[in-house]
Amino acid sequence: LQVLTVATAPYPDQRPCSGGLRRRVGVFQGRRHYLHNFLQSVFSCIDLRDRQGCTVVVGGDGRFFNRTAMEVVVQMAAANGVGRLIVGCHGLMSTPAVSCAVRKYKAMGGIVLTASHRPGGPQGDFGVKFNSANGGPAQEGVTNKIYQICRTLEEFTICPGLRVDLGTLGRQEFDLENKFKPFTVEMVDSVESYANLLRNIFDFAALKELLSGEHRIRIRVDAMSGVMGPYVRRILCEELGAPAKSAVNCVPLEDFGGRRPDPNLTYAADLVDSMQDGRYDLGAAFDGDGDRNMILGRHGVFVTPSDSLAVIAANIFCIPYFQHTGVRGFARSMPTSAAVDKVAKATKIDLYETPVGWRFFGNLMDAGRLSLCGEESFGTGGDHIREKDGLWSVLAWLSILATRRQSVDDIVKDHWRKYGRNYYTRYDYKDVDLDAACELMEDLEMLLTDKSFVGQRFAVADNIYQVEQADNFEYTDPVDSTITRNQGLRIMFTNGSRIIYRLSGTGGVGATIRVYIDSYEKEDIFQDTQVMLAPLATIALKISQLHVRTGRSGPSMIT
Ligand code: VG1
Ligand code: CO
Repeated sequence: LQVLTVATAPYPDQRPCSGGLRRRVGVFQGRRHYLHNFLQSVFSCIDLRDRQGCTVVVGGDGRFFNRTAMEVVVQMAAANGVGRLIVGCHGLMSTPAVSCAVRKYKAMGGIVLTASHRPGGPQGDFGVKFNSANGGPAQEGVTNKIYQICRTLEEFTICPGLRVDLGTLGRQEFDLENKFKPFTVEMVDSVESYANLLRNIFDFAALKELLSGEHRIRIRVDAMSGVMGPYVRRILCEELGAPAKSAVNCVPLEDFGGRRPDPNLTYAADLVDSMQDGRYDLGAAFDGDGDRNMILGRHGVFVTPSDSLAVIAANIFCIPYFQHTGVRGFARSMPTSAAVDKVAKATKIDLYETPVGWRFFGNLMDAGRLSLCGEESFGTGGDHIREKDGLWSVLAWLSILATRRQSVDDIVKDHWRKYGRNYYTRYDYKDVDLDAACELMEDLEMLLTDKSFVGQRFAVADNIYQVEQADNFEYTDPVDSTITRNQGLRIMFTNGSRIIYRLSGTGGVGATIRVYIDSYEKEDIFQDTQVMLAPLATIALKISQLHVRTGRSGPSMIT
């Protein structure tokens, strides 16, 4: 097969964010070699010596353009000297399963064709995530290098005649011109290695008893027409015995059936509705690529992701894996509520507070300092892989239910009784004018880093909040001492409440401003979240003048 070098012109806008490169499908389709350029930069970023003959894992969430892009990945990997590609059959493999496979096959890295929880279809989004040899999102040094190459790229190499059969399991070999060894593609069952990993983490016999035994509980799991369908069917239904009808939307669709594969109360409203009548004891949903999860209790009671992390932490020994490894540390991203901090304190386990994005957790895990972590954005996971893991989180909850034999609701309430409750909400303002958003953040930073800001009091009705500390969050990696700056503006009050402002790093058009509000209550733990947080929300808007400056009258979304 012929290897071609094709001249191209660079795109200045291909800076990868924490979730890789995400754009409208039209951008990938309409701009000449847009995907090729990015992939070439990813391959070029791997040192030539490391790249020759190496193994790379490729997966995807099945969204529109997945197949086309998969063919390009294979043709370019071959031309760039990769020796072996491990590909999920039909081009499907979840982000956690890719992380698992990278580690299992000792691959140089992994590529996931996904835009995660973003909408799919011809009018939707497409994306490319790139993971390093540890199975986790590439560190900033790597993504910077990719971006640097993107901006000056003049050519890419490709093997246009290479035709891979995505539908047949097994090895396919291709002879390339001027190469001694054949290029191999191994089409693997997307679920198998991942299921095997889970079997060694959880007590499958106990989970099977819980889901299909005499005193079984009933669950409803929504795969949101993303990549998780096959995983849910094989692991939860076939292996653990949950009835087939408890799993819905399990066929991956290119447009996710017209819905957003985003597991929250807004986009998984169907799941919430179907749980209202109390028929199901636990509900769960995933995003397109299967790394995010939402957990619901009977009647659709919502477990916030921050609480989910704290509850798993407090019950961590319900999971056999942690009985064997012990618990090395807990971590959360900075905007995630401080609920897990209370568990860490009570159990005298180290707690790390990192910037948003999973790559910071990966570094701590590689150094043996972290076992369990999570983010408020519906992500929880352990150190079995280097990505957040949706199905792992559901099995973690099922393990807690199997051990404690209580309802989800009772487990969460007991948790609050013991540790107190962090009321938590996030406001998102989407598609804000980029300049307006940046100016707002700059002015806000000036305001809150001024000496006079600390000590200021803000009052709404009878509630008074006094500023204890305010800053622009900066993180020094405890393992390699890398400093990551500018990770969100924080206002911390004397009563432990926090307001955080941050610009999304994964956004599409314009900017997305996120406002995170976290407030701790020791006693008053059974109130409505929005009611409890209303005074702080008022203060957050007042300090930032967010509505005036963006011309909005309210958030685009509240989670
Ligand atoms: C968002 C979330 C963040 C998450 C990231 C990738 O980033 O807030 O917690 O790690 O998405 O998730 P941002 O910068 O838009 O706030 V995934 O499931 O898209 O890989
Ligand atoms: Co995702």
